[in-house]
Amino acid sequence: MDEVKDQTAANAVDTGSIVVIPALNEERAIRAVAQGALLHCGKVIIVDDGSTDRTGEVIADLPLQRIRHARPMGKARALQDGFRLALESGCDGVLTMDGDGQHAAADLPRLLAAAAQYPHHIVIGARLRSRDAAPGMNRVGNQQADFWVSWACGQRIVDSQSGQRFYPRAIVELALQMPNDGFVFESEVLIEAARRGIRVVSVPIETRYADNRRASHFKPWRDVLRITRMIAWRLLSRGMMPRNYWRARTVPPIVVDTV
Ligand SMILES: Nc1nc2c(ncn2[C@@H]2O[C@H](COP(=O)(O)OP(=O)(O)OP(=O)(O)O)[C@@H](O)[C@H]2O)c(=O)[nH]1
Ligand SMILES: [Mg+2]
Repeated sequence: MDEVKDQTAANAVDTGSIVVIPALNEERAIRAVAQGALLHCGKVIIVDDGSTDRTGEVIADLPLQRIRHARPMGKARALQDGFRLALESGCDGVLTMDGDGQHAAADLPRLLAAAAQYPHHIVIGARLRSRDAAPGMNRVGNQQADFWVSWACGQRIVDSQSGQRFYPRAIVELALQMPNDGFVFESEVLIEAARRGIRVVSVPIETRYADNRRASHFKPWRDVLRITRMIAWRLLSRGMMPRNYWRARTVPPIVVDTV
């Protein structure tokens, strides 16, 4: 623990941002993920969503804040509870990353650099590098989700399902009002933010799938169907948003590729 504390003090840049990491049964990866986030950001909140494995134990000695749900309440509730705690501390924005090791903490400063360049934007760590590393079903599911989310947002979004993001404070507050659960939440935040004129910037990141990974919580059929249903309802009730469709198909995405 001391080593992590020392390195944290030496390397972390105090940016006014906090990293929120949702974790459901992530005993294999969560310690390394948390240590990386501490090194690169310094302030970390882990939301253990009723894990039944050793997720809580393996991070017990790390200098971070933790929330523990007695039973699993879904990724959306986990993120929202982390956001509430982050807002209480007066942060300027929140970085999110998954607890399974698919996101590198070393990319967090790249997201923050993009956020500084594009104030009042959401920044997404988009899996644009080594895309073939993703299982075929996930790729197809993600492409489907990108199509619908882009249409609803009126902007082409290149990895709408990525959990590595930067949200400015106003969007963190907005995210607390989202009613939908699970993986739908992250799509809904983008769409509701877009309605308020907030755009998305993408920072290319690697696509990572470890050989010894646990089973995915993301079920392409189930989750893309839920996302599509949520979006179809919005499109239908808003006259199919033809202008949004046109913009999503014709205007290129904003991609910031800093080293
Ligand atoms: N708190 C909480 N976190 C969840 C839940 N489902 C998924 N997560 C977390 O959300 C992140 C993403 O879940 P994954 O199962 O890796 O889903 P994914 O990254 O979209 O899918 P893969 O590409 O197959 O890994 C991980 O940090 C999970 O621990 C949940 O029900 N509750
Ligand atoms: Mg994952």
